[in-house]
Amino acid sequence: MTGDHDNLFAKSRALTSGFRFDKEVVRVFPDMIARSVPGYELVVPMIGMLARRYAQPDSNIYDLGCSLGAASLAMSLAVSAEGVKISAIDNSEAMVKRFTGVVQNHTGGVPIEVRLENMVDTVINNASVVVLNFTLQFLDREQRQELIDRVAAGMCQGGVLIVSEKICFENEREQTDQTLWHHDFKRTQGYSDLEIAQKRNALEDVLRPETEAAHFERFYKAGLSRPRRWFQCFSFASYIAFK
Ligand code: GEK
Repeated sequence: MTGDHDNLFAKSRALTSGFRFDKEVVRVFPDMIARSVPGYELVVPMIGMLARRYAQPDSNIYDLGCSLGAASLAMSLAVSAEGVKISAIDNSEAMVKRFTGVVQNHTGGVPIEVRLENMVDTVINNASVVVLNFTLQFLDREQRQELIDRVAAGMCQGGVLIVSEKICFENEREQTDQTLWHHDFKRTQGYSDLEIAQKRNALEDVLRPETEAAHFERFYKAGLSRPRRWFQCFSFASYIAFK
């Protein structure tokens, strides 16, 4: 999907707190996420590939926090099992509006239903694949276990949960190194030091990363097994866990 160049944080902003997925962000979103999340452009098609392997006939796929639907579209085109339906959920009106328009012109592949909904309210049932691609990190920490518990309860046997996140590190030195490397990546993508600093401030209270150990503990608590890290680039990782 195309969009404008992201220069939202290029000008000095008096107020850089309270990042919101509004119209302005939607306008630049594909550019913003590809230039901010190292590996995003690899993770998306790999989610399609994993969904192809684990989607079961006559089951549901959920893409929670779908934004403009990159993961949903990848899965829609990759999955070959019969009778599958994708529910793409986001609580940003601007995202849902834009993605609904895209889906109307999307022919072939697994059908996608786009819904404006808070994912904490999404009813999960008969799910063979559930994807949270860089979304759980935006939920209040207290709500995360409850959501993953409900997701796990709504998954069918052999179903998979795919969770991509910005993670943090227990080791202080590693945290410092990983942050430096991420900022170096953003510089290679053409972001200035001012943009990096202002985006960081804006996201501080909104995006709250956790350690890999915290994610694994949550998966086990929800009754999922064999959590695996299948991707990592600097502080961005993606995990899969099985029911
Ligand atoms: C992708 N998965 O391109 N309920 C529903 N949606 C939410 C909630 C919530 N409680 N909280 C945040 N969101 C996408 C990328 S972006 C990641 C996901 C990023 C939504 C929010 O509106 C936004 O669209 C998305 O989660 C996060 O594969 O911007 O770093």
